[in-house]
Amino acid sequence: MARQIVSIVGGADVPSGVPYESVNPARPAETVATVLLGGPEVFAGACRAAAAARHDWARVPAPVRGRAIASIGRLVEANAETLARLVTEEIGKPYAESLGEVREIVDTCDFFLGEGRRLYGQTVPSEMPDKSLFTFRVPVGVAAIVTAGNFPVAVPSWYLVPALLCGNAVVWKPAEYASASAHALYRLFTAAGLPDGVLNIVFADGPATFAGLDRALGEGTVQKVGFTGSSEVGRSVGELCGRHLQSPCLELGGKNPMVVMPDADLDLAVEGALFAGFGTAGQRCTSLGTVIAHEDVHDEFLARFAAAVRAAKIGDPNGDVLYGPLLDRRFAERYEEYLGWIQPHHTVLPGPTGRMDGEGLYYHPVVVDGLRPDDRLFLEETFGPIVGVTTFRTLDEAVELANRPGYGLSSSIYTRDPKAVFRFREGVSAGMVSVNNSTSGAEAHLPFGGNGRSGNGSRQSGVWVLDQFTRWQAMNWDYSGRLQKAQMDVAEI
Ligand code: UN1
Repeated sequence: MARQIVSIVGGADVPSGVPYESVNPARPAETVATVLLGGPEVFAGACRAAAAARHDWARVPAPVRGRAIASIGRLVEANAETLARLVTEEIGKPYAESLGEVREIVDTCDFFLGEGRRLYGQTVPSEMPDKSLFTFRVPVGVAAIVTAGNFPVAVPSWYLVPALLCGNAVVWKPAEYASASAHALYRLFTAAGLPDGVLNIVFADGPATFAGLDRALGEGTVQKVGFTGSSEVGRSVGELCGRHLQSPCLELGGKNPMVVMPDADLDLAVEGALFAGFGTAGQRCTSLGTVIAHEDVHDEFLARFAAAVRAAKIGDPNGDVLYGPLLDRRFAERYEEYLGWIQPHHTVLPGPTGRMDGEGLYYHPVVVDGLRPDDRLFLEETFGPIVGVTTFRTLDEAVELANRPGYGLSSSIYTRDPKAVFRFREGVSAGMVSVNNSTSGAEAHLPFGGNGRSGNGSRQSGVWVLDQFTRWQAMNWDYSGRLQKAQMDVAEI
């Protein structure tokens, strides 16, 4: 019997909306959950409920909020296998990766529970005597968080955990095709004892979310928007927020390059390319887009990479596989569209392409060699199991190729030469650089985020995300007993 799921606002179910079926992509005839998608009013109503709850939550001392985060971490850890199994069932991610994703939530909670006892402000010297200056971090208010379904529990927790820790109330709108996983995570968060209205979950489609968000921003009930998803939708979210004088936290797509230098350990590079290109079926924002191989090692790299791709197991995500089915039909359609464009234009490595036999959304891996810098596949994120390969002669050329698509999320270089590492790091536009490791797999306490088409420069994770969910308040306290005027009454030596 499939689960029945509805939005939860102010602690109460909202039993209205249009039914949507979240299915198992390995067996699309199997419904994992039936969810009621609410309209703009449900979204705007949730933001009002959050606005009503935010002040009391902000008054809870930060160390006590940290304890709530600690409880969430323990609850998630205790339920890790059940949650990971549900993620695998609903989006087809291999079980080991789903478990890793749940681990990432626990890591995030571990990090932020301590932040409840820090959340430091500063004391700052004044230019006048008998006057002290201070800074405080204050919560932004209500955070509206809209997340993708490829990381249905870890990436949302990157927003929810620090937002709550910092004293904000939250409205979370997960991807429809990952509703059951999101709902299960929501239950674990609220089981830790969050007061009603502090965390609300709304199920809605894209247009209803936009309309609801527009209304909420107009009503002044939302002070921060966090969005993870495609660059195209991110642009619209940015435009909407800009109209309301808000700067959102945008975590968007990537066309992540891997540079293979002539001195690279080629087996290590192949392993990295396999994981980054085809892990999660290429559906991470950090997935490898294009291998940029030095022309002296290109043929050897490609031969080894092709052999590794052909030997990889693709299938039941409960087994030991490189990847399982695609997340959802929309990504299968996208893969088919790219495939239709690739075949007449490029050398595709020999081997089957397209959909595999059977009912699940399983698709063959594709490696496309000989990409040119103006090719569509070189410039666009495919978000599927398709990896491009091209060549370079000089490091400057490799950097220029790496930056050319205009994204700037993750990147990687395989080399033993420290000079090449630092020159690459200085030149590449990516927010994240891996050396002798894959473009995927960022740890939960380093700044995560991108530039250009990958985002607006905002960063998640670690202490850096605190700037998304708090604002600095400056205070000056004059105890001189007279009016001291800044810039005019500066003390002399
Ligand atoms: C994403 O695909 O939105 O670095 C995030 C990684 C993961 C997160 C990916 N830890 O690949």
